[in-house]
Amino acid sequence: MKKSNKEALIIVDVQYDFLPGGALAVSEGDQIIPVINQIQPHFEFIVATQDWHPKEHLSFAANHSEKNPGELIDLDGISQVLWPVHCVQGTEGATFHEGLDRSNWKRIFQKGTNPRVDSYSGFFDNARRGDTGLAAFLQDHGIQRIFVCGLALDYCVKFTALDGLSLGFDTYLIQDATKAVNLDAKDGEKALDEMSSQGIQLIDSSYFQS
Ligand code: VGL
Ligand code: ZN
Repeated sequence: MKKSNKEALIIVDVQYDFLPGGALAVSEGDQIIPVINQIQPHFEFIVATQDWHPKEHLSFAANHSEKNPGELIDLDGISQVLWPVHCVQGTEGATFHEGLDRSNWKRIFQKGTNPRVDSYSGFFDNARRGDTGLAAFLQDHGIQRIFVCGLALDYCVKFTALDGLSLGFDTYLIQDATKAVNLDAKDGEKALDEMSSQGIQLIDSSYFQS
């Protein structure tokens, strides 16, 4: 595929806490790293997101009395899944996997910094009040088409792709460069169906090999 400066690759949350052995591990999450590295040379414009929570973040079950990961609470009017403590600012778990090629990244967008609201999407928090600046950054560079990959398919990847679509970007999901956390076994499949039915194109990395 020809390189175009109108396209961007968005790499979502490829951090140790979402990889096998991490606090919120996505099964086989490490398998996507070579795939992402292989597609990066096809892009002139690459950005990444980084889940970046203060330790008092209210998405952590440990910050509520008698709550366990996986339970749902109401957080300022928004339904919130409670998670294990993960991606705490400045910790090893919040850093990107060392095998992930970062040499051509234009910028890293951190999210989840407000302790009172979670942020699955790389564009906006879950209340759609906070904006990371990613949309303006892409628009300022004339990006029209976005390709989304990373972790986790059924949370941050899905919400990043859906927000991208709603902002008017022509949006592609690279299926073999993402894995689901699957709190429920079918969450990954459901995420793909939802994205596809909204108009996101589902592709594989082989798309870039011609
Ligand atoms: C994520 C749950 C909590 C993700 C981040 O990157 O998909 N999931 N924080
Ligand atoms: Zn998080």
